[in-house]
Amino acid sequence: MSTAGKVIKCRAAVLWEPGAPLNIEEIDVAPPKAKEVRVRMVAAGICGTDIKSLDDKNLGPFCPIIMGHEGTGIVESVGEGVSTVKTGDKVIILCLPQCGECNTCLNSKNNICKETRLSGTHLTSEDNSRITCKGKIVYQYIATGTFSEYIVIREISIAKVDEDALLEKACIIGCGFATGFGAAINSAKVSPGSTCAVFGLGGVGLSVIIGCKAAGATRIIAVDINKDKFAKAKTVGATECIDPRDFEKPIQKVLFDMMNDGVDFTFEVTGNPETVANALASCHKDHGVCVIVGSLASWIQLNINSQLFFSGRTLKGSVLGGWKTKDEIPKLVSDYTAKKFNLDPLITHTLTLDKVNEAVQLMKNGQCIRCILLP
Ligand code: PAD
Ligand code: ZN
Repeated sequence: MSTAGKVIKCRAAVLWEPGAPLNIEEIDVAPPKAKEVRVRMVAAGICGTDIKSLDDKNLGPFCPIIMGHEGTGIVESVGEGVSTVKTGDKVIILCLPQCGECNTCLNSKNNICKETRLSGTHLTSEDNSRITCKGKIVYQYIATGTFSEYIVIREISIAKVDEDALLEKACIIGCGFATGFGAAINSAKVSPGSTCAVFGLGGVGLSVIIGCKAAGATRIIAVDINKDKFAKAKTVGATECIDPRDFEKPIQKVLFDMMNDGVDFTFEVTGNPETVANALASCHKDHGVCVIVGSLASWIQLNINSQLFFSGRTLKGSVLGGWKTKDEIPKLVSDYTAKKFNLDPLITHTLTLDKVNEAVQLMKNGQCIRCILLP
């Protein structure tokens, strides 16, 4: 029997206040309105950004909230005026939308669509949410909220993928993989024969390594304070792995000396301000490019010595790997199906949605790269 036009009762992982565990709750998901789509979720990935936000007091005003922003699913029904997807289509969730109409979307060099909710309201529409729990409005993290059996989402925040897409694994392409891979390919534009250093070996940092390797880098140094991450870094393409705590001199001096005036491309993928300064100081003094991928809290000021720029270094940011999401993320999914790259090593755990707190703990303890949640 079709559920279109009806309220769907289902389960989701809801955060009632920052710092609390997630609760599996029964929620009511109303039908989609104009330009919205209701999706039956098939899989969701947990990203380092979710983990940080769980304890972030700034999320308080948006609780209760369904967490998660990586996901794949199947369209259950569509609202009025939806033209890019239809019931039954396989889709990937885009935590960075592409409206196709704003100045950013119309400029081929930009990707941060003006409709983004990355630092916004956690609502799928300007004024409301289609989801309620115990009579309360439920927000959706970054206007997505993938830790749920069903969600309503804006049409600009989903993209149709191929019929043969492997939804259970491809969900991590929606944020972690696309972010890291694109940071190397699009933002840094890593060149063949170059040297790279990646600080932080979570799902995003390992995806940077996959991108550096695909771009033809010959030396890729993986840096982390958790040595348990080294084996996986080697599997995906790192040529050397180092722990800054094993050296007496600062890591930037170690890398600078190792690489003869610095590394061609460095990537900060931990989200620490000190690591940004270290990654910048490690890159080649004349032509080095340092890309900040890790997300830093809005109040953080970077403490960078001016002399680092009395040369030709470049420091730049990168959001969602620079991809125009609705146009380009489905192509990444097709490339994954066609085995043009392998993201399977990043998926270390698969759990059911009701085990979400176990998954959070695995991430917090540094025991997991990406955990997939299945409803
Ligand atoms: P993760 O927590 O799985 O990985 C972070 C890694 O950094 C871990 O392996 C840590 O051990 C390591 N680490 C922590 N501190 C240090 C240090 N001082 N030196 C070296 N290594 C360290 O997270 P993730 O891979 O899912 O995400 C990484 C960051 O990227 C995080 O800040 C997240 O918020 C950000 C992100 N940014 C975007 C974007 O569009 N820019 C998208 C998605 C995630
Ligand atoms: Zn993410």
